Amino acid sequence: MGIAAAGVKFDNTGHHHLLVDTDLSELKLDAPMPATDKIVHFGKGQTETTLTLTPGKHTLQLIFADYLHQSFDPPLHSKKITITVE
Ligand SMILES: [Cu+2]
Repeated sequence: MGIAAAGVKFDNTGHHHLLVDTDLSELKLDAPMPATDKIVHFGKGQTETTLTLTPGKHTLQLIFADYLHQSFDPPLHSKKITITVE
């Protein structure tokens, strides 16, 4: 899969969404993902970011989605990682 900006329909491309303290099971995978502070869209095709999080433990996970912000089937996602912010 390649990276493309949201709204641009090219075959085999999409953009990443960063889930912050959010489990995949909380998402409706058959609908466009909402943009919230816990579902961060990289709709310009970004491949890196800077996050500001409160101190403590947080989980992060990437899910890849199509030009309409909708998951592929089956979902393409990273492992969920746990980080500790000091
Ligand atoms: Cu999106």
